[in-house]
Amino acid sequence: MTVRVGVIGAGMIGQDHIRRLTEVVTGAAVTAVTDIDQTRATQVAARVGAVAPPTGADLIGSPDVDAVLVTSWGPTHAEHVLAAVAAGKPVFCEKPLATTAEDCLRIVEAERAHGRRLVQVGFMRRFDTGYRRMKEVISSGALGAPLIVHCAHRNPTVPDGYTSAMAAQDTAVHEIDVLRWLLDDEIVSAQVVTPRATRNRFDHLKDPQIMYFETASGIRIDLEVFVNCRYGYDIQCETVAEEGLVRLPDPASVGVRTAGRHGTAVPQDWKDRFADAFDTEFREWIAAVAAGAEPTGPSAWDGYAATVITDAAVRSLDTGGPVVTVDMKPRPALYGGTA
Ligand code: NAD
Ligand code: ISE
Repeated sequence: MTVRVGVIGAGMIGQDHIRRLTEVVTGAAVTAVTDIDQTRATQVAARVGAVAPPTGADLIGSPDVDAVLVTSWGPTHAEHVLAAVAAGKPVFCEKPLATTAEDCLRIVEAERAHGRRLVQVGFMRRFDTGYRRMKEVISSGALGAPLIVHCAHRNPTVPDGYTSAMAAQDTAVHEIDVLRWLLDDEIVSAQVVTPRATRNRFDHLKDPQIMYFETASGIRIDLEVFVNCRYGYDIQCETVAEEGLVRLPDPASVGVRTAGRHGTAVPQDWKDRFADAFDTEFREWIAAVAAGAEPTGPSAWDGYAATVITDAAVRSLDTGGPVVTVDMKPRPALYGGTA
């Protein structure tokens, strides 16, 4: 069976995912593309032989759309995800699930009322080979209990529109999701402190930031977010446990020796660093939809959790760096909890 996907939002990542669905993943076709920029939607749709309905609601209601991909701006995600759930259609939503905890909970409640999972959130690191190997090692128990996690999330540069709060909401949100999954533990508090700021930033931005998180079992996480580091897109993660440690590998790259030096390339952006993870993410999502199964990737609950944890981090940043307790509701049974 070919899964017919309708895409809402034909911007940068929307176009990259359309390429992925049409050129990389088997068993999928893009049959509809919509965007508030109708000209862009029409052009992108034409490239893959899709139609360009005027609105997200029209696309979701179309009998030629089996599943929905939401890649529009974050504040518009909730509306489209809720409409897809109301239509009973599987929906993959790029992060964030929604920009407020209240909207995330509305989606969780809608899915609970539907009775089975329809929503997957685009936290692609869970599909990265390196993180998956790390999880196997930690889950095997061979290293004993995890105690401390050291992380760094560095971008070469960010545009003027990137704000200090986005260090948590847009950037650290990836560690927040992947570490909850990696450690199989919940984050209960967040703290953000700011060291000396780099001169290579726009004046309004606090960069770098150091974030501290604590989990329910007492694991401490430190995360450096540095989005004007200049030299590349660099993701580091090391988990220290009772009997040893496990470290995320750098992406494979040839070693070059020349002019008395030996070096390997550093990726320059997230598209390059996580290209394979995005491909796997969509292969697994399409396979689940084609089989009529519930998605196995990050759930609406994971989207809610990420939002309340980033809210706590932003509150800490905005109030001078205190430890802020994460205010999370009990986890419903649909997502493996007891509520
Ligand atoms: P973008 O601005 O390039 O594209 C967004 C598109 O959505 C634009 O074409 C815009 O016109 C359209 N749009 C906005 N509101 C709409 C609506 N209501 N209906 C239809 N179309 C609408 O942005 P982007 O960089 O492609 O990011 C899109 C989403 O993907 C964001 O939520 C972002 O956080 C997420 N993202 C995820 C990753 C990742 O690593 N997983 C990386 C980058 C972006
Ligand atoms: C961007 O939206 C992403 O998701 C990238 O993975 C992250 O590194 C970057 O900081 C964000 O702006």
